[in-house]
Amino acid sequence: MDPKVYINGKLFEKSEAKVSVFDHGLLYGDGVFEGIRAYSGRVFRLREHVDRLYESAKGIHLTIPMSREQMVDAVNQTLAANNLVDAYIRVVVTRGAGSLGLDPRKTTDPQVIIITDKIALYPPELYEHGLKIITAATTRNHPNAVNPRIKSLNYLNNIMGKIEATQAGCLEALMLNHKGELAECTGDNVFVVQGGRIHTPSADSGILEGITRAAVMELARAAGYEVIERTMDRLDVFKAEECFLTGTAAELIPVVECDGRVIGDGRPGPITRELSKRFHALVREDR
Ligand code: PXG
Repeated sequence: MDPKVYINGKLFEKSEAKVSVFDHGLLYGDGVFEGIRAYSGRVFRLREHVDRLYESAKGIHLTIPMSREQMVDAVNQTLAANNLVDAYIRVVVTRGAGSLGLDPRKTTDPQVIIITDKIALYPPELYEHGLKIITAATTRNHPNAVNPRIKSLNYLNNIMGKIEATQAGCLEALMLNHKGELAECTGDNVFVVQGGRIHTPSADSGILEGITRAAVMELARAAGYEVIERTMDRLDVFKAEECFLTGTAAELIPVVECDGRVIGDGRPGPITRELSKRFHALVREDR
């Protein structure tokens, strides 16, 4: 069966799901999005994702033409229409079609798009053996430019970082902020274990405040670990006992090498493995 795509309150066959070439989402990356997951028919932290979507929209002066409750319903409806239980959900809100000029006042009708798909998981051996990553030369967006806390459709900054990663034979890359401090990866947040404590760059390091990041911090604290949000740099990763990344797509994935430095003993560490187990339990029982 052809997948159905939600656009502005209606479901379309994939081949009929279209937006205008004059949409400012296409012309300028003018819009916002979310990447969400459903486990066994339940969407993980949907309300948090919807809240972040509306906050991102506010950040770029975009009014989403439906309420948060309607958005929650629309996501669940689209999932049900596609008979998906384990799924990846992409919510996109564009500025809408307008004239060939930057001015958003010349646009009409923001497009609310919901695409659901099967999850494309990283190969299981990567979760077992861990990732090798590099640091990208591309700097994470300055917070006074497009703030990294906004999940905008303009992801070129991260795409440049991703290209650097793949050219180096890696799947992810660390990105530093404009001060040279550790920010995050191109599509994941970063954590290290040091002295048995868990450290992650603070929100003011210029990061997307990941929903997986928040969930992992919560469950780590509940398991008795101290979790510290602070300013960090590359050396914190090189000398860490353990390192892992979090994100909706990646979930929780170990990192065993960064810029040629072996992290810990080069294998996923015990705290990473414990948190990964706890995360998988959480997504099965959580809202
Ligand atoms: N940092 C960045 C820059 C992200 O884009 C995360 C961290 C993790 O946030 P969550 O809320 O997912 O824990 C992200 C989000 C994809 C894809 O399709 C994934 C993201 C972004 C864009 C696309 O794999 N990750």
